[in-house]
Amino acid sequence: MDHPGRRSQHARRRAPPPAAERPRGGRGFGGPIELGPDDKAAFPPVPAEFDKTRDNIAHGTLEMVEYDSKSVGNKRKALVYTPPGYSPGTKYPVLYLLHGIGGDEEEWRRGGQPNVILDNLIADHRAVPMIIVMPNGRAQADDRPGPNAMATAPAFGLFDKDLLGSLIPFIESKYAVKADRESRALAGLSMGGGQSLNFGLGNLDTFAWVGGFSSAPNTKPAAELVPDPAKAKAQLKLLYISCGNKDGLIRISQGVHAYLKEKDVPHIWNVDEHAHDFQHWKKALYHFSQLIF
Ligand code: FER
Repeated sequence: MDHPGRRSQHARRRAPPPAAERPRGGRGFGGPIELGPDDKAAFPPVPAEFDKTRDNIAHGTLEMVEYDSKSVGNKRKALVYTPPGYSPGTKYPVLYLLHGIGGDEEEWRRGGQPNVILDNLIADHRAVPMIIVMPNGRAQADDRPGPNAMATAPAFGLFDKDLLGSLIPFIESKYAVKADRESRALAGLSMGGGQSLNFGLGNLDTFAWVGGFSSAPNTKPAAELVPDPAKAKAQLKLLYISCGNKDGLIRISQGVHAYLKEKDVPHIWNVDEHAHDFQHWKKALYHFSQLIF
């Protein structure tokens, strides 16, 4: 089950209403949207076929793995994309890609098909061959979203221990991985965007590339995210922040952008025409994955 609010909206009506009639805040999260002069697209429109499966190119592989989590105390699942032609003789960089409040380790595959986006980009030499790890960011023994996914929000705040202490070591022992900070990226959507900013910017010795897509209110206040702007500036290879201009959570990302701008921390701030949905997240992944490694 992903974002329950969205699903019920879809179930209620067959065709989306005209934009003007859509509830402000897109999927019902968040509050009023106020756009400023910086809140605009950082990229030209994506090619129409960016997320379409192409039969005439090589495809990567998706596999579900299980690892022992020391912090949660059980076996946990993660979905792993290995790029076309993956060979243990080569070493690959790794993107850890996190889901939202109603999601799980399958959310990105179900809604975003990152394997299709990356297969296409790699075939066109627009992204380097990389491994993508899609874990479950709800770090508790029962990690299903359940009937009230919002109630599981606190477990998202505990995921850094599992990620750093168990998942990354597992991935680096099982796959042919470049294990240095410049070969690790952390990005995610909504709750996963907040986690990526919190844990990525909080662990710049581990991650040099950080992306928050439509980051949720679990995002720490900007001054806590980046307490030492000079250090962040020196260590970050990329900080990417994006949101749709119909997303009621945009104020979170706007706040992070404003602080980074004030403190002169280089970053990409990309606002497109979407709401809180996979149209935005797929395009965010498309842009982010071309810039990393
Ligand atoms: C909230 C609104 C939205 C919140 C989380 C979300 C923790 C997450 C949304 C998503 O992951 O899609 O107030 O509080």
